[in-house]
Amino acid sequence: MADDDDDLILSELPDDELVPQMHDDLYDGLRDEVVEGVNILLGRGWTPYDVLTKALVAGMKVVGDDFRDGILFVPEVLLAANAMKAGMAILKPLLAETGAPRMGKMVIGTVKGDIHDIGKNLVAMMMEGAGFEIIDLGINNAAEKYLDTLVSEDADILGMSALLTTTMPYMKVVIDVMKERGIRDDYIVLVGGAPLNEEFGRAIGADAYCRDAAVAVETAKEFIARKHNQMSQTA
Ligand code: B1M
Repeated sequence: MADDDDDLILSELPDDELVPQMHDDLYDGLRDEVVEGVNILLGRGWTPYDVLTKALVAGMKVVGDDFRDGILFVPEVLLAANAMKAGMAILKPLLAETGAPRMGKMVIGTVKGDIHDIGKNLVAMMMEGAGFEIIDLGINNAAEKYLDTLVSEDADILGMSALLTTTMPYMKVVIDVMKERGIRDDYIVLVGGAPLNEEFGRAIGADAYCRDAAVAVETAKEFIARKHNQMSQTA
């Protein structure tokens, strides 16, 4: 996008110009500028959540649209993703340090065959900030990896992410293996990712589909509260 603004001084831009400029910088994969923009907004009193959603996630949407339309290609998208990750790295500790009470433990990872991890990382960050302990398995996870970790970590929640229509069916494979082993009902299963929807979540036997990270946090809280209620009724 913009390449004639080398001498632009980000800190001199008002918010309503800085944010679109950050979207451009993200689009152009300008890691240092994105980091600078994040720091400027935080310095101006923006909440980490607003910086995340309004400056970073909204910018990535444009990247996604142009990738879909064949305007951007994998190398450019990778640069944008790296710039996004650099911005997220600054926000991560800030989102995690809310002092929220411990809520439960979640194992999260992107499914087998899928290397997209930005959305999954965002969910992990927001969940951590809401008081959940997170075991992040990264990308490309086979069913055994999820299941072994759920058991060894004595987790409450399984979170699976998929960004490809070709990898989302693997979520059902994981849930089916849980059923075969008789442990499906021991865990809350939440799924998410851009190509999913509620109907898909229901069809594969997940407890809920989460549209975004904020919904994941709210949904996880609701299910954990229900679990605690059930436990206190049976005790
Ligand atoms: Co890829 N890619 N990509 N990609 N990529 C998509 C997904 C695509 C939609 C682009 C497009 O065509 N418009 C398309 C998929 C088409 C389809 O399946 N129908 C696509 C493709 C085709 C591919 C390749 C096949 C391209 C190729 O090689 N020819 C390839 C596949 C590699 C593989 O996985 N095997 C590929 C590769 C890549 C990069 C490596 C270049 C890079 C990933 C870098 C990385 O993640 N480290 C990349 C990127 C960045 C994208 C787009 C542009 C952006 C994804 C993203 O990070 N979004 C994406 C376009 C799009 O999604 N519109 C695209 C920002 C993020 C914050 O949103 O991930 O949706 P999202 O997460 C949200 C929610 O979905 C939800 O909460 C998050 C935060 O609010 N959520 C969860 C996500 N996971 C959750 C888990 C939960 C709960 C909620 O658990 C409880």
